[in-house]
Amino acid sequence: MTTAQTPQSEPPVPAAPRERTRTGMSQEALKQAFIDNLFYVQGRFRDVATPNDLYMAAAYTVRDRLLERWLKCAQSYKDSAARTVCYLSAEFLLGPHLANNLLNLGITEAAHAAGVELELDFSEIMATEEEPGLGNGGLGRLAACYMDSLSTVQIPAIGYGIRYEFGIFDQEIENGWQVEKSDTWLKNGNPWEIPRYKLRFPVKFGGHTEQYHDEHGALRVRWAADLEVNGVAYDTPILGYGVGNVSLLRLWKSEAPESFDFQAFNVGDYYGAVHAKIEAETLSKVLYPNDEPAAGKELRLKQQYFFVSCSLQDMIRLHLHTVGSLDSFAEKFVAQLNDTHPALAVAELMRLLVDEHGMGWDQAWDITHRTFCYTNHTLLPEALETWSVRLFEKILPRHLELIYEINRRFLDEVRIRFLGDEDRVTRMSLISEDGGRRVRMAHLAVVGARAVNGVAELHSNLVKTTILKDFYELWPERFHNVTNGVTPRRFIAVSNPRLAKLITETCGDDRWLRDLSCLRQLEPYADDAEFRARWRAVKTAAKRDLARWLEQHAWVKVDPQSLFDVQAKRLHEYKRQHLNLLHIVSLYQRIKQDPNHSVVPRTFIFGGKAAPGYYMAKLMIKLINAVGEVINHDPQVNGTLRVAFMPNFSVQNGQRLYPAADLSEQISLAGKEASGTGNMKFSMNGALTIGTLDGANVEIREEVGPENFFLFGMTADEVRQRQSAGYHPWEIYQGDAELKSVIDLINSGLFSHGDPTLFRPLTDHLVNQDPFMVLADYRAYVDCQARVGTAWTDQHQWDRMSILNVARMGKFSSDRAIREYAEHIWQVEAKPVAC
Ligand code: 26Q
Repeated sequence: MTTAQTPQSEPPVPAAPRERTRTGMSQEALKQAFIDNLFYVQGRFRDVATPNDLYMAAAYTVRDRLLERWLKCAQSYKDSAARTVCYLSAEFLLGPHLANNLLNLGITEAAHAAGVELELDFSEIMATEEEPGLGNGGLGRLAACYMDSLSTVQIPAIGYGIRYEFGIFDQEIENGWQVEKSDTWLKNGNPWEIPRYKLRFPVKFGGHTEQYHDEHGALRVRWAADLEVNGVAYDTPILGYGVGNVSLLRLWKSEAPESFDFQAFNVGDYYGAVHAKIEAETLSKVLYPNDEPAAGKELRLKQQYFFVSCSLQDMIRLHLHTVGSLDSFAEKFVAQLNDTHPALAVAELMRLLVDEHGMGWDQAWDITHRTFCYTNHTLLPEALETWSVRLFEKILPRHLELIYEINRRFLDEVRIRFLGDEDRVTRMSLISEDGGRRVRMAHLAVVGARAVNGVAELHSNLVKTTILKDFYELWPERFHNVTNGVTPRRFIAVSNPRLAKLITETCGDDRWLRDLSCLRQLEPYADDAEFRARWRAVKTAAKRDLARWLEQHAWVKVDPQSLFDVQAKRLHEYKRQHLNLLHIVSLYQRIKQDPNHSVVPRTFIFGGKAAPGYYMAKLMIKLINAVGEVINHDPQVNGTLRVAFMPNFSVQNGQRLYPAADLSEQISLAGKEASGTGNMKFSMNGALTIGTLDGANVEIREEVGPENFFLFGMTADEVRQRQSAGYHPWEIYQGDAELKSVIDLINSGLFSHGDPTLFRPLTDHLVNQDPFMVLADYRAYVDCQARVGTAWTDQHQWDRMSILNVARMGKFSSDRAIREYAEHIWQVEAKPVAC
């Protein structure tokens, strides 16, 4: 055996106290801990360790340091009986942990140096990590940013969700089409979670309800269910940046109860017994990959109830354990509903308080109503969650009864307030009567919550004037806005270390990472030529990194000197990736028609997943790749236009894109994108935005200044007017020669090997229906892109605008958002824990 690198031949470690070796923060301690973990946890000698062994050893080394802080923090929160935020979310799109935890612990450099001493390639180790993709997109990533900020701004918090065994699918591109591969993030183990096998709660489904009289003669209801599963807790610590505060992310895995099979087993029904077990474990098996409700999926309703019930039972357990009585439950906890996915919590808390803990209705309702707050993330009518009464009755019969009772009392209140207005009563009911009776989850959430908020100014105003107008008229004081934010730790410091270094050097220290408004200090440097050159060098280096990655993973060679024009987000008609495409084809056509036509060299980069059942979104991916194939191989445009599709847009891949973008595409139809958060990530990394007045774009433009933002398109008001006046896309198609020839070119089969039918569903839909008014905004968009091209030719001016964009992004830190929630909505205070 060669012993050169085995632990036996290491120089003897000075006898230090055990804790120092296990949790010390010096380079030496980290190195020793890594060696110990590789040996004692992974059971490997260095010379036979696989990359995954090395990653695991590094992860356990970091985890030990997290756990030490977590236990101290938990004790401190317990001693102070701190009011706690519970963030209920069906999705947490965390992204890789290792680099982020190193940063938040403040040991990035020490760990790298230890790695060098051990002759390890640290970036290779980091690349081994499988990211937990337990979310679809914006909403799930927002929950993850908020966990990071809750810890960083030192607010006691628990995130509750589902430990999906399969997260969002991996996307591959085959022949230009999206192909979904299952995500197996747990296959090599997950070093960041701690299973709490003893912490489990029963969750019931189906059956019927019975009335009975308790020992005091009171009439009570019992739920005789016909299926029971257990939820087992898996905990992941989330450490704040530069503090000792650690939040808990508690995700539930479903298991069959231990006694599940005896009955069936004893009567010889082996198959039935195993089947019941499999069914129980199916609950937390897979994340639904669509980002709007797919009609009537029973399993999805069960998932929602499953995690909500476990979470509330856990909160009740914690409260009884520390306080002993449920009377003060709402003083101890505030529960934030991340959209309506956990809205069943309103009915479930009522059930637990009334049926299980014998509380009277009025007190239970008072507690419930003071516990919950609800965030709305969408205005699209088709994305508002409803469940058929029939399905509800089958799965959650007791909850349906409770919802009827909540509704009865609520509608009485409406009738008293708006005498004789039965239309209003019908509109506001928790049960819709049109097209089969359905439970409206948003109405349940608003009625059951003491605060309701939208996620950007424009969105919150539209919530009040459109989908929840009647509720706003009844309870105006309930409605708030909290504009979304993103964490600068992950989205600047981790993903763009060169930029972070330049900012820290320029500002003098890293305070900006805790107080993003410090970025304002960069403003004067926008006029400093030397600084601008360094700024550009940082951007170009990131573009080179991305170019290398794209060459390896998307098989496209791109020029880092060209303008990187990026649209990365879920594929959706309302987000209008096809508007971007129409512009690309327009440029292509101009060059073909006039070889002397001058356009600035551009690389168009797309990224994003389509819901597997969303035909039009998948066709858009195919069209992007088809246009790319033609343009990228046309010698006449070589060196000028390139189109690349980044496969498998994820948190990790996003972190490759944001630093490298020059232009960020935020081109949704005004009034449709609730907020957007990618818009913030790009701008924070120095991309300029081309965008509509939609979602948080409005506020980004306000902050960075209209002269540093490429605005185009109709306003939400104009959209509404145009729609009600009657919208006729066909006339626009006929009236704009360039647009017409672009669409005709797509229909000619040029991008589909001569097949004129392939993209017809898309082009016909645009010309005939165009529900997201792509054609109405086409001319304004193409003209605006021409202004972008002109601006790009003035490098100094462009860099100046890029610097000002970053300098003015302070508002969009998720720390600011969390502080607003804490003050205006949750009424919770920071509980600092030193590190
Ligand atoms: C619901 C029921 C059944 C199956 C799936 C769903 C479902 C799943 C995910 C519905 C919606 C989603 C995700 C929505 C989402 O990501 N919305 C985005 O939230 C961001 C954070 O607030 C905003 O920035 C975006 O504008 C908004 O689109």
